[in-house]
Amino acid sequence: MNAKERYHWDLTGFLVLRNVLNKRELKAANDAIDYYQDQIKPGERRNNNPALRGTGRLGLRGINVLQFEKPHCEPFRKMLAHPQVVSRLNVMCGQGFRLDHGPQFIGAVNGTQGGTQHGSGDPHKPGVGYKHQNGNFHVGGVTVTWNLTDANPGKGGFGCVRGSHKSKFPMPRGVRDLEDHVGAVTQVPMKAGDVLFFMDGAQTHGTLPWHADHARRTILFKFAGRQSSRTGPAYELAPPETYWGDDIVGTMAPEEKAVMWGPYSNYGSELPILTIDDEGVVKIED
Ligand SMILES: O=C(O)CCC(=O)C(=O)O
Repeated sequence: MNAKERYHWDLTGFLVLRNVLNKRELKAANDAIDYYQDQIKPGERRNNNPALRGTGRLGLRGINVLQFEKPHCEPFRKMLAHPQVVSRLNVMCGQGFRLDHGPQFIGAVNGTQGGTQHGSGDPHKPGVGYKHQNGNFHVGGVTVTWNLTDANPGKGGFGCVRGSHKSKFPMPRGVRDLEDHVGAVTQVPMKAGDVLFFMDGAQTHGTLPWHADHARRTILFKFAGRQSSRTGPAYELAPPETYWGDDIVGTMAPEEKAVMWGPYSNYGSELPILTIDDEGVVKIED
């Protein structure tokens, strides 16, 4: 990672490497997606915000690109530990980085909806936050997006608030749903073969509605630093019964069991949160 890249990454929260895939590699990846085209389907979730609405986001259903039969899995296996990725992630999230979840296919056709802006580091999650120490930076969650088709200016796709990984204030509602973002959210135009790195978890980012006549095709590898756990298999492994075993946690009180969950940062309502009431008794927050 050279000085120019470090500057851009630190300043904006993302980095684009141009032409990482050559024409032959791009064709192999697109051929593989064509082969599994019938498994690309719109999701059920609808975004009803006026600035984001459209048809359902396209995803590969029931299969992961790493599971494609040979030779179709090969272009994506090469992306996993590609030299251009290793050389950047060793600096961005440190040696020992790992794939946390994905790779995820995000597709779109003209009129496909966008997704709300998220990942702003609010509430602060130390595992995926962005920090500086001793002249180095560190971020626990980095997503690497391989573009298989062009995302031209104004046509949608990845959009973010540049520099938001350092913001000291919570994201306003109008930014989240693009209703009133005062120009804060901007698209990052990219060409087929370009690779995007972004601070998933620390930077405010999301999907802009797709307005191009050709399809959007992106593959997102969700990496994490060695000490971070975002979601993916961790979501399945984290419950105390799996993480520790029922013989240890089976007879515990709910408050005791609450501290026996394994690590992952993208938890929702499933994770019990402990609090202390006015009498000094430890309780699970309502
Ligand atoms: O590239 C995109 O559409 C944004 C993806 C996104 O928001 C995410 O992976 O969290």
